[in-house]
Amino acid sequence: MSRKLMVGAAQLGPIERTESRSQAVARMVDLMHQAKARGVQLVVFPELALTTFFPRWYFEDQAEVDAFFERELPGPETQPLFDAARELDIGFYLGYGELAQEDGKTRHFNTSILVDGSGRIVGKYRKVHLPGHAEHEPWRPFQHLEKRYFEPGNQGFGAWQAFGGTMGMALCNDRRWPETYRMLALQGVELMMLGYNTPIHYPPVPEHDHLQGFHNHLCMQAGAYQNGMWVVGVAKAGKEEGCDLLGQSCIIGPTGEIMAMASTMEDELITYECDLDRTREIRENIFNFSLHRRPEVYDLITKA
Ligand code: ING
Repeated sequence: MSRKLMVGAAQLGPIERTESRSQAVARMVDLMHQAKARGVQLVVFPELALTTFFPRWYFEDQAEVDAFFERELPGPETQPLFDAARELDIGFYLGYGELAQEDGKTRHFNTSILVDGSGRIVGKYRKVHLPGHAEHEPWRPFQHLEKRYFEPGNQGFGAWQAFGGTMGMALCNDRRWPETYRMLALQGVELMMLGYNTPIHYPPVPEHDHLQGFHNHLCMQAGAYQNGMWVVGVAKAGKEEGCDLLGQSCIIGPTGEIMAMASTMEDELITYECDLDRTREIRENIFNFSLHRRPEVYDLITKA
């Protein structure tokens, strides 16, 4: 028995600061139409896919920061994405800045949603691992102020029944942490999707710049194999506001093999027919958690 899911990784090229949400949405709707022509059922877009990657700048004025966030989703400018989902019967993952009112406070999260083929939001995830720094560090050629502009996700790692299987979501830096994959796999996730904005230049350790592509795939291939999971990683790529962002979006199988990879630094759709039952080759053998895993000796892993 094989449950096939045709997945599309919809990489985006740069989104300039002057580009409106409507322009970014139009690019994504075009990718959804390309996906329809290729029989895709689920499209994965990047992290913070509606705007430029604004944590690269230091803002004094919170109103300027808040302008990069969504107060409602769908909203007037994002509604066309949900309309396209319903019209084409294609679900999608979208990364965006979430401005929420919770416990009487205004909260800011780096968030992703999972939307099904009827245009309904079936899941939401708030980024757990926030990289970068919280204060202005002028020594850097560009900032990475995710710790300033976002709060750590307060909803943990979730799993959702959709598209004929168990789906999981992550965001960017989460993919570098093995715990992310294991937390999802322990919930039975068969396909994990994530978007990323990854500058090639890493100011604290520039001697690693040439390794960004290697590290990107190393993390996701290892996570996929060690948890018997499909992993779909989708970049916002290219030179965005003068900052070179990594591309190499890819669809990785439960064996850790890269099944499809983007070859440009622009808007590009790559697709692969993911057999969700191929997770069993790994999960029922080499990484059969119930047979081989030893949580009783792993306690250090969850200690602060
Ligand atoms: N970006 C980067 C990422 O984890 C980064 C931050 C860049 C970490 C380069 C290490 C090296 O891919 C986000 N948005 O998390």
